[in-house]
Amino acid sequence: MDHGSLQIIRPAYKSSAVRSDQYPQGNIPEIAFLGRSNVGKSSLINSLCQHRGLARVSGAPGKTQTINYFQVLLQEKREEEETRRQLYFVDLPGYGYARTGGRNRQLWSHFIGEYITSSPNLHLLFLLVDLRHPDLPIDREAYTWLADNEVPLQIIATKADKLKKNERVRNLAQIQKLFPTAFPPIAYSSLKQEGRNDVLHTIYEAVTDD
Ligand SMILES: Nc1nc2c(ncn2[C@@H]2O[C@H](COP(=O)(O)OP(=O)(O)O)[C@@H](O)[C@H]2O)c(=O)[nH]1
Ligand SMILES: [Mg+2]
Repeated sequence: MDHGSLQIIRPAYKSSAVRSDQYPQGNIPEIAFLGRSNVGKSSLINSLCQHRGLARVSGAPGKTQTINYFQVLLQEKREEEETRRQLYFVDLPGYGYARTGGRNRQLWSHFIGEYITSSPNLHLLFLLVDLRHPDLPIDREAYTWLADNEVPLQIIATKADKLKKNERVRNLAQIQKLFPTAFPPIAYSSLKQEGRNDVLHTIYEAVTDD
């Protein structure tokens, strides 16, 4: 599809939730970000917004324990025309960190699953997978759960700058095979801003499906 140049402008923290009665009111479209702790979620959100300190970036995983909403405007410019759409970026807690073992073992806190299956405004969920580690069991478990629940999904393969060309091509193909979705995975580097346009266009398509 043809659209003008896309930007995310005026990003700002909106609110946090752990229960459905804390979700924002109204019908603003939501784009959610999910992945293992440390996979690069906060960095991706900051990179899309070109705002370093928006979502906290941490070397110490497992910090974010709430669903965090960021309000942003998706700006589309073509020739004389400029359109702005309000969206929420939804940063979900990372999974795969300090899981309890044995009987209490679970993929993620129940409120994450509740958000994914019941948020009326969720248009697209980005599942982030580290491009260096295409076949981690916990990511495959998350994918299976999401696919079973028919969640609209796009895979983002993170930290692409850390791989050599041949490794990168091979791992991306492996991710595409292990995590089949409507559109192929997008390789992303928050460090180099690589993949940013593809992700912005994916967001645009997800929120303009009228
Ligand atoms: N080289 C490189 N490092 C990254 C990239 N994205 C994230 N990181 C690093 O990975 C670590 C975890 O990132 P963060 O965004 O906090 O992950 P989160 O736990 O998923 O939110 C930090 O040290 C980041 O600087 C990337 O694209 N390239
Ligand atoms: Mg984070």
